[in-house]
Amino acid sequence: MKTPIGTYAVVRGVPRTFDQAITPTGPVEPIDVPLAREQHFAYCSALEAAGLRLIRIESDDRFPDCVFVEDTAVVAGEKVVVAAMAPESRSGETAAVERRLRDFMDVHRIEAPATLDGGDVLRIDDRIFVGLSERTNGQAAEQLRSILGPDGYEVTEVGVRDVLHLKSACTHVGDDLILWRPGYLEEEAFGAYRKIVVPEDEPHAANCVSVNGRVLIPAGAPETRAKLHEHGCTLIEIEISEARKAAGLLTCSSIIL
Ligand code: CIR
Repeated sequence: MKTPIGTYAVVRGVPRTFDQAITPTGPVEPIDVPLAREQHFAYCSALEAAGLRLIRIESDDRFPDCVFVEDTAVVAGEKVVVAAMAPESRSGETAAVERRLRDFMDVHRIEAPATLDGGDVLRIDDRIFVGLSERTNGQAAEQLRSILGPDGYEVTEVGVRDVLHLKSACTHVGDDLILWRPGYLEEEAFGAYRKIVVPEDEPHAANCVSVNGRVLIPAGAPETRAKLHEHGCTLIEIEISEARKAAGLLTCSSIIL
């Protein structure tokens, strides 16, 4: 299977304040910050094992959610589109990411009143799916279209319901194959793709990182793991219990360039 290709992964450390991260699905068990750091270390090692060089950004204790760097920017070709995150506590996270990437990428920005989280943006080759969620609005999709359309990217809006982000319910494995949680996204947008249906008791497994012939899959998803295995995927299993308490999944903690 032809999986997406990547050279670099932007990652950001787990701040000391991670136990104050936003919990959009309501109160959860307390987050164990040292354990979150161990899990993040294993995640970074798995990205390296998949052949990616890491671009590290220091964590910042002012931003409890800053490890979820995916939400801060969308990358396509030479361009980085800096996001406009709606939650007040997260809006300051983008500055450090922009500073780190501007030396080698062409910087664009999503401007208010548009709001966008990178977790709502799924790129499959030259198609960009933008989830219209509680975090991302139609104006943001429109702005992405005018920034990336001239480079040949086709931007498609997708209705999202009952999950945080588009990528909470769908990610790309390779070729025309996607992981899919039925019932949360407008299905017509994905009519051209073959779907591995993720069972409702493994919801976190709809969000995997597939790159350079490896698929990072979260622990605790035996059925999805078996299905990916049947499709010939080489899997790396990662425990992300602490990130999940803050609604973080595998893609959230990196931006792959
Ligand atoms: C938030 O609510 O913004 C964070 N606690 C979780 C963000 C997860 N990011 C992602 O799925 N891309």
